[in-house]
Amino acid sequence: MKLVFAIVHNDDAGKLTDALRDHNFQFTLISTTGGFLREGNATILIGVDEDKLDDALSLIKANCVTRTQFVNPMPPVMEPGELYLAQPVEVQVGGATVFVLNVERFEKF
Ligand code: 2BA
Repeated sequence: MKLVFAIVHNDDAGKLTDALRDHNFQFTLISTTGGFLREGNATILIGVDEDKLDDALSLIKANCVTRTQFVNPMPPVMEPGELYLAQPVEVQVGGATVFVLNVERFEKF
C-alpha cells in the first residue's frame, strides 16, 4: 500500500476530491498553508493499493492547474527619507506537489 500526499491549490481541491470520490478512492482533506506564500492550500492524503496508484496520480494531474501568482518581496531595511518601490515577483504554483510514501502497516480498528 502507498500513501499519497498531494498539496494542491484551494481552487482545485473541490474538483479533485469530487473526482477521487467518483473513482472510489478514500482520502482525508486537510486545510494547510504554504510556507512561502503563506496562503491557504489543501493537502489530500490518499491511501491506495499499489495497483491503483497510477489512477490516483492521473486524477491529480488531470484536476490541478499550474497558476502564476505575484508576491511582494520583503522590503529592505531603509534609512529615514529613503523610498522603496516594491516590485512584485512572479512565482508558478502547482499544479500539485505530490509525495508518495510506502505504508509499513495499515489498520482500521
Ligand atoms: P508555498 O510554500 O506557498 O509555495 C508556493 C510557490 O512559491 C511554489 O509553488 C514555488 O513556485 C514558489 N516558491 C516556494 N518557495 C520558494 C522560494 N524559496 N523561492 C522562490 N520561490 C519559491 P510549488 O512548488 O508548486 O509549491 C506549492 C505548495 O506546495 C507550496 O506552497 C507548499 O505548500 C507545498 N510544497 C512545495 N514543495 C514542498 C516541499 N518540498 N515540501 C513540503 N511542501 C512543499
